[in-house]
Amino acid sequence: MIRILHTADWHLGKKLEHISRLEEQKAAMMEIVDIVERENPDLVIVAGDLFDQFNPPVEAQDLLYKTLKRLTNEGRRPVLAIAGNHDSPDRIASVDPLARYNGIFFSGYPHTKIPAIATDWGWQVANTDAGLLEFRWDKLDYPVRVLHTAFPNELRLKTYLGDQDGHNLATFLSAHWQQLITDHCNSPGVNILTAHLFASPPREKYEEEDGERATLSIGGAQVVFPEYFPAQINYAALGHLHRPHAISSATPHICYSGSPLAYSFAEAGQQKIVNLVELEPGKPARVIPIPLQAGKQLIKYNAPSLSDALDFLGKVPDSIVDLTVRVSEYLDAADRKALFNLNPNVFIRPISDQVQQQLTRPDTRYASGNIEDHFQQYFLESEKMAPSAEMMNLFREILGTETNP
Ligand SMILES: [Mn+2]
Repeated sequence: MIRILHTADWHLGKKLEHISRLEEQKAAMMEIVDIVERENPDLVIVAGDLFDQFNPPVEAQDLLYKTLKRLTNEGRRPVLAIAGNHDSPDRIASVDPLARYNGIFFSGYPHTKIPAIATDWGWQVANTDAGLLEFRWDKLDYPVRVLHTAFPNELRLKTYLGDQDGHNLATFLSAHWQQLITDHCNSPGVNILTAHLFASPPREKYEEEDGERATLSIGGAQVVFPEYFPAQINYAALGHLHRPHAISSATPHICYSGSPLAYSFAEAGQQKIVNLVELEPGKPARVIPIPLQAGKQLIKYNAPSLSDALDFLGKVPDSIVDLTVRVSEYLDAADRKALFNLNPNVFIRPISDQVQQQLTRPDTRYASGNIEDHFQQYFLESEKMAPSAEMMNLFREILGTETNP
């Protein structure tokens, strides 16, 4: 049996608006290293979006390389990391020659060919192709092949896609994977696929859930339905979507591990995980999610009043809070300071009672022909506040109707 650890979407260097997440990222990386040291998998796969930006900050680079090095246990355990849509493929691949001798493999492009390598640690890369690595462990009498597909940017793939439009990306990938299977996966072995892309539930379910079919892609990646994954794949380690899940109940072996931290309020309340996967030739994968604890909770909260907001924030000083607070008058600097003192990581979104009422009666908007009314309505909608007398005077002045000297 071979055991792998699957994680993805680290987004090192990512902030939440102005809030740095670096300390949380360090804690999450530490937690993943601890899990790997405890569970001792044979191989670790990081399925893309290692960094959050093409030019990541120095601290994020430092954190990535330190983490990957620790995961290899001084070269004893291979670690494969592929580029996601947030990564610069060339930056990711640039350190491969150095990293490879330490057991770390980087793939920047879907057609990256990583050279073969032998080690003193009971494992080797025995065979390689564009988008494929074949590992051998002394302790196993079968090979472990990893099809690796870094983010398939359609523009970059134009050469391979020919004149076809982007809708054929999934068809192209399917053919590419099938070719690798045909060329390299004839003997009994374990076949793993890792890719950074948008895979969805089955076509029928996808179309039913998203009736408009307005977005066939997320982050520029064309949707890949379950039917496009080769049947010979024992486990698919995907990256791109931040919620951990198998893409369909019929394919429990095609999984997103999700991100180690909640990176947006849409992810509030998600239990983050890494997947430990046990694999044997010809047997279904055994997927064991291991929950992660590191990082702050993200909470969205609607406070009916300022005092309720103060009450609530006092109870969650260590969370990041998206706070909508209903107020009867303008939230002044002292109020804001009181909120920030309770929790510095709060986004404050005041909304006035009065505005709420007026905004819920859209049929009366712009009913009068008076331009001042229009401005007041516009201000209410855009600022969620009534304009002050001063503001109205300024508006009249601009209009040239100000009567005061
Ligand atoms: Mn992504």
